[in-house]
Amino acid sequence: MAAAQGEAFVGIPRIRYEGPDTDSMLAFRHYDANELVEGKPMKDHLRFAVAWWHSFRGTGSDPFGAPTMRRPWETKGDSLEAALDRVAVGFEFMEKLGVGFYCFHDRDVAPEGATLAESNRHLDAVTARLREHQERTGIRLLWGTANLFSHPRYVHGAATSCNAEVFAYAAAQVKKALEVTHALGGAGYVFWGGREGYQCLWNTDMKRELDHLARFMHMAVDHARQIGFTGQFYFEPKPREPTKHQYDFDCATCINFLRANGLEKHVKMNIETNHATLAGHEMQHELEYAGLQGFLGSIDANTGDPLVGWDTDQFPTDIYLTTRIMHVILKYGGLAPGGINFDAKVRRESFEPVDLFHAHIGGMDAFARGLKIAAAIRADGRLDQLVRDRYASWSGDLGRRIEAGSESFASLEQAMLAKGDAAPCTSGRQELFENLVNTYL
Ligand code: XLS
Ligand code: NI
Ligand code: NI
Repeated sequence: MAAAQGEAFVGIPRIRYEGPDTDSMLAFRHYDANELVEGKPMKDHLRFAVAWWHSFRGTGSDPFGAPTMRRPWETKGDSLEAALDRVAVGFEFMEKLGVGFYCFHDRDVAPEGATLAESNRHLDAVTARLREHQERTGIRLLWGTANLFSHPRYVHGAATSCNAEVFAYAAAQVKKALEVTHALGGAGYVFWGGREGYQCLWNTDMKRELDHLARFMHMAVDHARQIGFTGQFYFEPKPREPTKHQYDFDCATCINFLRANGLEKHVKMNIETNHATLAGHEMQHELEYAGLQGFLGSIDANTGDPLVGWDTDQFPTDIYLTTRIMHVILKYGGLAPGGINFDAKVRRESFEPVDLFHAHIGGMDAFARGLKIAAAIRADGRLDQLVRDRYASWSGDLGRRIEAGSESFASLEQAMLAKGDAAPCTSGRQELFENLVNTYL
């Protein structure tokens, strides 16, 4: 068992559901873990996870300024000892918050060593510590991943690097990250592009890079099979940042890539709100697109700032946004074995430890409300009925024959020549739809 350590979040109680009328800002107003929604406890709908990188490694530095975060327990730099101590801090936070899951990159939890072998030893030591705390608390790993973008060796990317040895190193790193994820009983493994993309097309062999990315993912899938890891693989889209064009641009691009390379049986989407908007989509669009294709896996819950325009990774507090997200998720039968990972960071100006609690409480309550509102919309049924009405002609004779594939251009031409013109369209009633949704908020 880990050596006894002092409390990190001194004076912060276990966060409990106190209902909408509580005066406390360190309580849930809407997230009640065991409350049933559509017959299932909220905690099983939402499967909240804390992102190790933002919450326990975020420093608050930005391109213009130094770190701002006050973290009294961070006294040992980026050492293995610090990494081991930090595990207790992370689990204290998650226990007090009452979340069931966390997510990490290999290099968030354990420091990179001087050699690959040393990095692997660090990771093994921290994995043992993580496992102790998982067993003690019942908190589980939603997904693991490898950081293939911070170290200078990955300057040109990892799987899509122009340097074959960098590809090999990245393969070794992912092999180990998969083994660690498996050892911790992780429910999934994420590929996010990192620097898999380009800054300039003149110096880039795009075909070769995309082929290498596919080869890399196949090797990961093969290795998972060899070690008996049966968790779900995810691909996380992002259109730009850090490269000007990321190969995992959006859901449509990723799904095409997976299908074109025979990976569609192994990989689903991990969809992040701020990445969706960077790609010029609403999050609802990305979820719907992945869902209808059978690729809806997990989500990275955050939000961007329309006036900033980059991946600001803010905590989600907009109930209209969470309602739209949960409406699609319920429609496609839920996320499990995926979940809702707060890939979000407190603002640079929110530098006290308690701000981590305010941030997560707000995100969890926003999703709880979104879930309840989405369930109310579905239970009421008026919205669904209005959509069905809009497509009513497709349930008539002609519509059914077209959908069944028993009409042709020639037969349709005959039908319309005989009629002279199509039946008049009905109103789309967008404003009515929008007003109706607002009645549930
Ligand atoms: C960065 C990504 C990253 C992934 C995991 O923009 O969101 O945090 O979720 O590598
Ligand atoms: Ni993410
Ligand atoms: Ni992001």
